[in-house]
Amino acid sequence: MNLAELGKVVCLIPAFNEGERVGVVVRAALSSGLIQEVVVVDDGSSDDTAAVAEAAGARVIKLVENRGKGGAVQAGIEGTEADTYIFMDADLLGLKPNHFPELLSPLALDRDVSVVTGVCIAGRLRVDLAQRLFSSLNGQKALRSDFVDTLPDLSEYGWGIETVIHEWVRKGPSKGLSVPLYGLSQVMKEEKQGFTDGVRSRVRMYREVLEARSKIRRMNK
Ligand SMILES: Nc1nc2c(ncn2[C@@H]2O[C@H](COP(=O)(O)OP(=O)(O)OP(=O)(O)O)[C@@H](O)[C@H]2O)c(=O)[nH]1
Ligand SMILES: [Mg+2]
Repeated sequence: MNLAELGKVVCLIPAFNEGERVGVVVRAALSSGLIQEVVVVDDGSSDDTAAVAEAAGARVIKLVENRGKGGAVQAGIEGTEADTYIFMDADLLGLKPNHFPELLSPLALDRDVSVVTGVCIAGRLRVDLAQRLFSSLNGQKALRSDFVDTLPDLSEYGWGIETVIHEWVRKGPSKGLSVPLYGLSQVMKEEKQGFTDGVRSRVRMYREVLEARSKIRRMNK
């Protein structure tokens, strides 16, 4: 297996008010030695997300207005040249340099695999359970850019982008698979935003996920 065959690997991190969390994610990506560029898309944050990401070594694409996760990822794709992408959320806990080769290896081993999804396994019961039950929703992925180029405009889908990717793979001809990422977890919405706002965001997220699923299923690819 030769990870160099994956060409230029860019780690894309959408971030909204993640100043307290994004720095460690950027540093873990850079210290893996496998990422040529880390790009943080600051999705109209009101905190110091951009400054923290830059100080940690990322290139920052700064959106003046909040566009939601899909809009941030789409802006990142359009603002980057890559052969292979790693998508990472900005609120991960326990991200280690070894998680990067674990995500990338299946792409290097099998030309037919276009998307690899990392499933967090870290002993936080609620996160682990959600990750296993809804593994297609996981934000940490490795993707070939020729597959990414075929995707519809992600800015319409908000938190539904992982569902778009999952449904796109189901429609073929690309192959997707999952790998476990031990020790990885994340901060839940309710912890970041407080209970009421967190629950409101969660309800919106599930609505966007269901909308994305039915929209892609109705679409002729
Ligand atoms: N909440 C929120 N996150 C955004 C937005 N734009 C980009 N993001 C980023 O998208 C990533 C995923 O958002 P989260 O709210 O953590 O969603 P999640 O991890 O799928 O959901 P939970 O596990 O339920 O908390 C994070 O890195 C966010 O910073 C936005 O408009 N709102
Ligand atoms: Mg999260």
